[in-house]
Amino acid sequence: MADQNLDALTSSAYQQALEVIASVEPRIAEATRQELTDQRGSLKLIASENYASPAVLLTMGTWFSDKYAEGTIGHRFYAGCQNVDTVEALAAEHARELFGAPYAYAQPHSGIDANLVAFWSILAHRVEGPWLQNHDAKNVNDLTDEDWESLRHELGNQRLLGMSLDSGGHLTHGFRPNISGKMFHQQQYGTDPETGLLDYDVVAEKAREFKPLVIVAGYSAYPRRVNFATMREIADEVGATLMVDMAHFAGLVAGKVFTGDEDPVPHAHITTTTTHKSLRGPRGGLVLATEEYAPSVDRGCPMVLGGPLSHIMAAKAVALAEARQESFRGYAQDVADNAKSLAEGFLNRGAELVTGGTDNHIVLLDVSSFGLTGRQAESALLDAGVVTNRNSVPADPNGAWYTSGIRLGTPALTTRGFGHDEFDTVAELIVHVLDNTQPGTTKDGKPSKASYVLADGIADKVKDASAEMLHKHPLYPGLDLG
Ligand code: DSN
Repeated sequence: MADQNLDALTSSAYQQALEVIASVEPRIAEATRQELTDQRGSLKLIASENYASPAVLLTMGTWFSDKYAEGTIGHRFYAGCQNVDTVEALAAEHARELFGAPYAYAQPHSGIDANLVAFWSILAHRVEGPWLQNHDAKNVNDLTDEDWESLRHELGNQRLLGMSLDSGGHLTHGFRPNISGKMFHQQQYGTDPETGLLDYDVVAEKAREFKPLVIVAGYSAYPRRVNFATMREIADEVGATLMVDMAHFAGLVAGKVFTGDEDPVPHAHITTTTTHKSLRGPRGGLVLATEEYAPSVDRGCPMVLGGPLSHIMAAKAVALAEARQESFRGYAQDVADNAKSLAEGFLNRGAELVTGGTDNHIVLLDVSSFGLTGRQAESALLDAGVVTNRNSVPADPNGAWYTSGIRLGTPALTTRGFGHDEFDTVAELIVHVLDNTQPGTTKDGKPSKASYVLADGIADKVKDASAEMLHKHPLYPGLDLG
């Protein structure tokens, strides 16, 4: 981005693209311009967001979008997929090299899709395959109706153990209302009520009692590292497949901040991720697997997924190539260091953090000590130009909608160049907003979990203080939309 020629080319590409779009639907061109203005002018602290490079963004806007390519590399249900094959093979190659994985599947459209492919692949490999073999059938179409019913019953009665949502797990890790909680008999492990930390002995005990087919490790809102070697030992002891969802921290794995026991890829049978969070690529998913699981994962489309988004797979290849550069390691380390600075900034000002700190990219602020729900805190912060998302804390009394927490992450602002001092100031500004926010009341004068009153003048004061930092670290500095 520092290259002036590239800056000029990028600016010109976007100026012209917006003109073309405006010639058909000017309101979309305008919203696109406005989105850049808004992102440039706010403190983006959503832990799952980032800013992809112009090369990644530009790759998404091409005619690869027009091509159907169901199937897999070299084995498609449509003709004319030779260039899609090139793109998908490159994305997979970069992913294998970057993460040291035997096999990579670049087709999932999102993290949930990647997890569904993983679940399907585990069921196909561990349940359907052996069942068919025992019944001397090549595939399910050879089965009698009666046998088919028996197999369906068996597939529908498998067990999954995952981290609970309010301890930091994801919806797809067996949360009952989610499809993962319905397609499996599920149980959940949580965190220690005192420390907020994972207790591997408790996970092991649950696994021994429950004997799951699948153990899911990984998280969306747990501000600590996980020992995946220990999780694999637990899985091996009970004969479970270990699936790790590294969507949040894939960038820290790619950047070698998480190595050894903290790197899930050598320990998990299947690792899933998104590509747009700390990994800083396009919005999409990815599955990594051992050779054993590769054949079933490779049938993800069309068994689980709709037609692959070839333009997004192309952008995944570009982003993964970027993540293989030495500079990405520095970025990943900065993300983790900045999270520590942000956490210290809060602790020094008396705020409460789930687990008392962080050692990844997430800080989970418990806002109950400010007398607020997460929903009130999120809204007041947004008024002051600080973009966050409310999040449950363990055993949250306010449930998953109102919540008692605010989840913050450092990947996006680290991409802009924020460092220790700026993150300390960010903590100061957030505490200032929350100190000056009161819970509101409903129309009937009852206490409300949603409405709030932010004291006069605070939003402008915080926006002014943020503007200085945002100006010093501009977003897409060379990109001029004219
Ligand atoms: N939506 C993602 C997140 O914000 O963590 C996970 O699905």
